[in-house]
Amino acid sequence: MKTILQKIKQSTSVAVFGHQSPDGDCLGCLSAIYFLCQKLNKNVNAFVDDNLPNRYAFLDTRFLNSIPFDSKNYDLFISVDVADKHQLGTYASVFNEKNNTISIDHHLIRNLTSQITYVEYTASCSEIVYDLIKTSKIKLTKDVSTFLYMGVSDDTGCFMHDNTTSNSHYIGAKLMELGADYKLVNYNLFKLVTRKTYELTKKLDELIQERNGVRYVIVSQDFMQNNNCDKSDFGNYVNSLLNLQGTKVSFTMVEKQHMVYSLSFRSLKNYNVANVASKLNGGGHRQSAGGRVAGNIKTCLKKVLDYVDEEIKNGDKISDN
Ligand SMILES: [Mn+2]
Repeated sequence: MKTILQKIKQSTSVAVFGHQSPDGDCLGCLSAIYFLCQKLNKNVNAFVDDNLPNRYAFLDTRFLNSIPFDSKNYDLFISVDVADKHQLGTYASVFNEKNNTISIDHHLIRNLTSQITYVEYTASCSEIVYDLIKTSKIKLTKDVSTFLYMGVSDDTGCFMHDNTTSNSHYIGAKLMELGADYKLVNYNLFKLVTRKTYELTKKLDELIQERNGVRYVIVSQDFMQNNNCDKSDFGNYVNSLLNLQGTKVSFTMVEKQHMVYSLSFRSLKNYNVANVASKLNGGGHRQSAGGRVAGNIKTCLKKVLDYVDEEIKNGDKISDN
């Protein structure tokens, strides 16, 4: 961490990158590194090659994508919460071409090279960034504490996923002491549902398919056009599908483009969906992962179900012991 802080201090202009489909953890880290660099009198900009999901619109994210990226303007490049170079979108090339790169991350399976890599298998990357800022001895503001709290809370499913540790709670508590608005965060992320989502949920319930411990929903482009919605309107659905008694693994298969499906997986403790996702052009965590498949729906679905079934078998062996 001291090396990272030194690198930042030696730089004049820093670009910070998060992953596509940005989540609370990614935004928490971006906001905190942005703050840290500002405090160290660096010119800093934050980038994600994607739009921000509505779910996070309750916070002020104007620091993100505020100007077009030009690599010539920076002498240090930092990625946070990014496991795979593809998640950087158009910014991936920076990490191939530039020398002054740092990645800070908490994913088990990684595919991103940088000059300095700091990986710790914490529940959220925000926990690492909290420690980094603590090491710098710079005092966090209320606003940045709220962002980092959101990071911890989002990646631990409001401190309920199996990845939650005492460290997640400890840092959550420290951030509360610094003024993090935990009510605002947890209400917006885990309680509030829009009318649209509420109505969509009922329609998606009709589409549930199930077989021995697996529950899933396939969402076609037609469905999204007919209901005037996109994935951000039902991104949480895969979680409620897992909560349904009897589900060991849940997933949604959303037709992003014609015959291209994005996959979101959730699982109970003994079932490792990171394994499944890594075979389907993706990755993530044991209990929460994502991937992508392209082609004919029948073939795609069979491929996905085969990998999921294999993981169900492995997981069942653990629970039998
Ligand atoms: Mn994360």
